[in-house]
Amino acid sequence: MTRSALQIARASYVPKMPEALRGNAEIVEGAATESVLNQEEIRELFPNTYGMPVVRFRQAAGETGLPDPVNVGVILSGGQAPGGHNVIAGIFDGIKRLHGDSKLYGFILGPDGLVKHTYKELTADIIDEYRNTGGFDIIGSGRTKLETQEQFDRGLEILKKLDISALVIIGGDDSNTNACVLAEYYASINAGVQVIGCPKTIDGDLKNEQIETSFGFDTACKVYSELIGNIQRDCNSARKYWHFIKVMGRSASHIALECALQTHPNICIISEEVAAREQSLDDIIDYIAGVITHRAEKGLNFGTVIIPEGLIEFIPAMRKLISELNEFLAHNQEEFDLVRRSGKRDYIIGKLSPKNSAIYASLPETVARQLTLDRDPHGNVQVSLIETEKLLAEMVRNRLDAWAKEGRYKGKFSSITHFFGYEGRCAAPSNYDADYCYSLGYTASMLIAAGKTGYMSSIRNTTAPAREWIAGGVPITMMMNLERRHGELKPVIRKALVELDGAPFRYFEDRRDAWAAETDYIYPGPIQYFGPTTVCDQPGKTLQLELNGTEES
Ligand code: FBP
Repeated sequence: MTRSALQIARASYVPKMPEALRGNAEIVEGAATESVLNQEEIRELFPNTYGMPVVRFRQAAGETGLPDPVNVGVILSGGQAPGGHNVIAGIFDGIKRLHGDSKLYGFILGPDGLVKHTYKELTADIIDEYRNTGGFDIIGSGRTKLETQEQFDRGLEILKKLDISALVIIGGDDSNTNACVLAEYYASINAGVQVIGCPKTIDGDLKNEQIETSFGFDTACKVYSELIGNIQRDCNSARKYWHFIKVMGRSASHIALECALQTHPNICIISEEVAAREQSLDDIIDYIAGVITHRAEKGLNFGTVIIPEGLIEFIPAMRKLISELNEFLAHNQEEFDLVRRSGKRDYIIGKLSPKNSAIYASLPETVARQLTLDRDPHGNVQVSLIETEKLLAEMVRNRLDAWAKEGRYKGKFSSITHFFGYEGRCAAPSNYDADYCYSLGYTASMLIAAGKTGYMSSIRNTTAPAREWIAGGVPITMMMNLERRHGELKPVIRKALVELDGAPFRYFEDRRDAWAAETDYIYPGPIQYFGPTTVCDQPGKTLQLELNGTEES
């Protein structure tokens, strides 16, 4: 494989680790735990893995090693996130430290690899090639959900064949929920296989009191913020465009908020606030057009708007429209497919309830079409395919035209749209993610050595220098509650949305009017690996505000 000069230099980076993992570690067990909600029901569903203690590791005098080798399997599940390769390197180094003959097997292309028995042994040569690199290409990832007993049993066949006694599932809230169900099932049949989860997703919505952040969020936000900063500098140089920038984040707006904290855009919409205030699309357009009008009055016909990917589904009226569309298409897809392309819009308008029909009719042609495109396997609209940035830019233009006719707006409006998502998901990990991921993987191997199952690997205190980080494990059942999914109550890990009374949002709220009126852009520049620690090791703003109440460590 040909590598860039930076890749070669970066390959020799040794991730920083919590002090407790450097030498010999011993486990310290806390008190029994309860799930966040629905305790009785969750206890009943997870009789073997409920109530276990939170654990942490501390340095010890004894020997960490195991008398026998341990074979471990690893799966990357869901969307890519920077640092995944370092989680795998951490597991590898951890189990080799436990016993030199331990082996690590990677299942290919996500959970499918376990079910279809496609795997490869990850040897030292392979691991070394991928240290500190972005992407999930070492074994690939996939979105198949591990949820049926048939899949679990098929998986067990290959685990037994390879003599694997522990499986690490690296994924988001859904994948870790399924990891917990799998851990419970294997424990209930005495399968002799432990299951450990690792918190991954650029969306940042897998976090709670024990899990400070999901890996990949830090790097992805830094990459998007670099790009937004570059756009802002261009914007402030040419002074003639409004940039509408959508950033990934399937439902929660953590990425949009973090990018706003890093770059000070003129406008950032937060979906959770839109839902809480029951705002309509019209309200959002009014707000954006209002800021543009005020800036135009000062001769500032340029600016930036950050839009979270999941926005559409948080606008109550749009949510209702989408849910009626989902329902309608689930039953009438064949008939809809037969309607000729030019007639599809009118066909839908004629089929929806009057209120939803009116909203649908008011949408620009392209967005109306995107709302009727192929559903995901659960029959839901795929939000990442909806060009919300174009929708907003077009509707804002119409509003400004109307205001211009009334004499309310006298500026010039020219817009450019962007969508940042895939640009950041496989970026080379920042030092924070390289260190955090390696520690998560290494800790997973320590949890395996301690005989734990149904735990998520956890690293806390991450705004402090890495040697002070706290390595441990959290029972996954502790993060669970019951939620209605596809008409059924299911035990799931609660998704963390942006909290409107949390420090990051409040910080943004206090400053957003000033950022709208002034041009107070910040240009974060690219992620750095060489240089002062204030430049290279700084964790993101969300984390610093959440943990320390200030945006700087
Ligand atoms: P995960 O939660 O699985 O990590 O994926 C997050 C994400 O990157 C979202 O931000 C985005 O909406 C989605 O994946 C895109 O999915 P796909 O990779 O299938 O295009």
